Amino acid sequence: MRAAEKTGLKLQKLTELLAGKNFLLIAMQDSPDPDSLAAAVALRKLANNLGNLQCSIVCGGTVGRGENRALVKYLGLNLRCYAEVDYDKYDLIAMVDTQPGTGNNSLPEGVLPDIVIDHHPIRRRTRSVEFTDIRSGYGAASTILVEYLIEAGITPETPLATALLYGVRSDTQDFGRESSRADIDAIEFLYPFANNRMIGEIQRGKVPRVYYQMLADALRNARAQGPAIITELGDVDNPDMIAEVADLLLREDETTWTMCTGYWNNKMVISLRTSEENNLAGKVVRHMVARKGTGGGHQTYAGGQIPLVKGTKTEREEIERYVEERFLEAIGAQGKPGVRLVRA
Ligand SMILES: [Mn+2]
Repeated sequence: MRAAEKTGLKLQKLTELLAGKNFLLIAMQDSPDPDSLAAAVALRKLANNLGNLQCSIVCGGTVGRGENRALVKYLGLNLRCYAEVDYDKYDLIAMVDTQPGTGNNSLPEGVLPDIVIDHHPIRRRTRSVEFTDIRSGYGAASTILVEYLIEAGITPETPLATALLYGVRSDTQDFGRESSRADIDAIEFLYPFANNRMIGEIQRGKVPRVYYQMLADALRNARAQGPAIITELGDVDNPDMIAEVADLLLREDETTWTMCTGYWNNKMVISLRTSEENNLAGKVVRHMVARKGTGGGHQTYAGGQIPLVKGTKTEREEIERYVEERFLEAIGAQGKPGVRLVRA
């Protein structure tokens, strides 16, 4: 089936599902990135236009990365926190850019969403969801929502178009990683409606002073081993920093894999990156957290989390060893000598 045809059918089904409903909860990852934020706002736009629903957009409560905070501010979003949601209040629950049971969102286990729109590989629990649109070949969830907007004849206002454009560009790293023709089409559609000056401002979003301390710690802790750089941030109040450091280290010219870990919300959070296409970062991270946590992702970028039981230093050290060993084993770098990336 052609993409446009599929989108048409999906939109029709979505419209039927929204009909006569009043309250929609739109759930994202705990720490939403630009793609999640843009997709959520686009779904809210659809729900307002196709039906007449009031929407709440929910995340884990922290938006840390400078660009993400800049985007939230620009969109004027009043994000809600999973912990404060009364699920009975909503007629429908939607998830965007994540799925039930992935571990990167705090949707309670007993709550099954009605709608899941995502570009990560499909999860078992998602198969029981009434409305799903999972396109793992797409570079961004926002691209799926852009197709819906076009199909529904809705012109996105400037902030939404800008957010969607930014979402597709950042998830695909300007087409430097997994993307498809559909992502390029979405960008082409969005350009005339977006504010390009704003894109630059979001990209250079302000960061708190503590950002530089975390960056310094991350670099000081970094070790190069074989094709990989590994580092840890310790306790963070901003899990986005873990992903940001993993991205940054991947630019080193002898490195094809990076792993960064940190502790947030009583769990170890892991970000994994690789520069080689066809590498299964998602698979590697699942191997790393096996029996201890959850994880998943794409070919070139993935994340995982392991809940702490006691939270003691010993437990942390054990988990760190476990994760690192399994990571090095998965990429064939065990036993290779490790060197510091920078002078301590
Ligand atoms: Mn995404």
